[in-house]
Amino acid sequence: MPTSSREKLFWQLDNRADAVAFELGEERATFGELDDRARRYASWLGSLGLEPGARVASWLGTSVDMIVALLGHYYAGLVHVPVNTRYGEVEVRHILEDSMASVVLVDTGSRLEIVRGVVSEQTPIVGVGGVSGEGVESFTSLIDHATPRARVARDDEDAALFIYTSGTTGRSKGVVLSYRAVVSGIDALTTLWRWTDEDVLVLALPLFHVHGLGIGVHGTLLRGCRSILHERFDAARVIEEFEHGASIFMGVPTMYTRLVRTLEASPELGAVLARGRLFTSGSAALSADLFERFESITGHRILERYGMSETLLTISNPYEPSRRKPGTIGFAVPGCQVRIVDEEFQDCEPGVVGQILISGASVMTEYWRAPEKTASTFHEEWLITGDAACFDEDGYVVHKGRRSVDILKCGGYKISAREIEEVIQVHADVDEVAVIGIPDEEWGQRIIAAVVPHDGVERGAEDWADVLTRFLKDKLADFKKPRGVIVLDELPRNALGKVQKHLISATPR
Ligand code: MLC
Ligand code: AMP
Repeated sequence: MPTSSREKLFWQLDNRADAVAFELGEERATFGELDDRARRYASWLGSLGLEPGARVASWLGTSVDMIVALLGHYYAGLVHVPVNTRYGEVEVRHILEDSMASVVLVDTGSRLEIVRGVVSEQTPIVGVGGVSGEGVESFTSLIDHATPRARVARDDEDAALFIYTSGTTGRSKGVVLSYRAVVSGIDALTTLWRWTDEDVLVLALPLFHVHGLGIGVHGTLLRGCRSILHERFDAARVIEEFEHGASIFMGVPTMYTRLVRTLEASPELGAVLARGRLFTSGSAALSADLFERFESITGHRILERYGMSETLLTISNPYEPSRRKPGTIGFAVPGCQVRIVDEEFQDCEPGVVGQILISGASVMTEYWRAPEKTASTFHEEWLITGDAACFDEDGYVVHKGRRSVDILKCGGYKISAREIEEVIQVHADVDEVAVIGIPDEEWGQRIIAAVVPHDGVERGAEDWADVLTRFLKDKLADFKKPRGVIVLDELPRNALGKVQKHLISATPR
């Protein structure tokens, strides 16, 4: 077995060449085919003469080509920058400019148009999935015409991936993850979860965050198992895969809500899921009620784990089903250390709520081009997560929510309230706005905008909802849009003038 992280990532590609790695609908790609196509794509990238570590933005939906692109970037010594497919022009412009992307991949005509309006004429644009246009390189034909090349050497500390995450100050930040971080974290986690090359993963998560891309794709590459890709989550289709031999499903709690709803409507399907080996949940809190309902129909105790873009997956319940404890996120994954501390960074006693700190091999290198933000996110070697938690009497970590009311979680997506406020604030009739999250059984949190109109603007909440829907149409990704409006005469503030968001839901006009 190789010892370097980067070589570990490529090992199965060389050693399980004939085994199917990914499938999507009728399409299947073996490890060997992925390797060959990635080498050809890397050969074309090499001909561009880019500096090692240059960034390639991948604005692609789920596809086998997207995984070939990821590997091609690694092989060519370049950094893969996935872009959320739900983003629009404003969000994408920021990522392309901030990452200084040297090449951009798109797979729809509308994405192509947006990218053309952002990047310089010299920046190569690659059309995936048949997207074509003047000056656009075709991914398929450049692969067909290139000669496979050897992988470029890179160090384990070199950047492999940037993950753009919602920032508390509105603008998203690029989390720089090295080969060491990606491989050590996912290797430890998939070992803990006993993944083998016999496993079949149903991967219906988006492939631009650490849940789907980090564990899903990198876990498949590391363990040499097979992944069935779904372009979008559909509860019935996920269940169906377990009729045909799937063994693992990983989801966010919103997906489990929908699975349970489907199972409760057709309880006989519980026996189908019972054939699976492992069901995991993360990215947002899984309620004990959902855990129990899923167990009562399928017999499976969902394994809940915790992570974040900046640290990858660092806390997990044990593998043994009887030791998985609902309402907890478990223990530090091997290779990571977890502390829960008070405001003075002193360790909290069990039962006392403090903040989670993480250290270990899977922690990010830095925020891209943001040294001050990076410095303020670390306390010595410990990454400050912003998550509140306590240890229970058995040493399990119990997550208690985010410390900042400005970071929301909806459907497993992290959303910055400030980013939404900055966009709404621009509306001519808005004097002030505050965005809050209220608890929601299906989505985790529901986004609500509290609007203070300018003097003389008379509109009820329903009219405001229409106004905001039209105003935000192309300005924010759908999942960030408020799902309700409260109209206020003024925002509640403390004596220092700071907005008291926790008082807002109690004070509608
Ligand atoms: C959409 N809808 C919403 C909504 N978004 N309603 C309330 N709040 C929201 N945020 C509405 C739509 O308008 C639509 O209504 C209906 O819900 C279905 O919308 P959809 O867009 O079709 O939903 P869907 O595509 O099914 O998406 C749901 C989901 C998706 C759960 C599959 O959100 C998802 O893939 N989430 C995973 C995100 C993820 O991977 N996070 C990991 C980040 S990494 P109508 O009326 O039109 O039907 C991380 C670290 C870690 O967090 O630890 O993992
Ligand atoms: P992201 O920045 O999108 O990677 O989101 C990371 C955040 O997701 C963490 O800081 C947590 O707030 C949240 N999160 C991840 N896993 C869990 C979990 N199991 N329970 C509660 N919150 C979680």
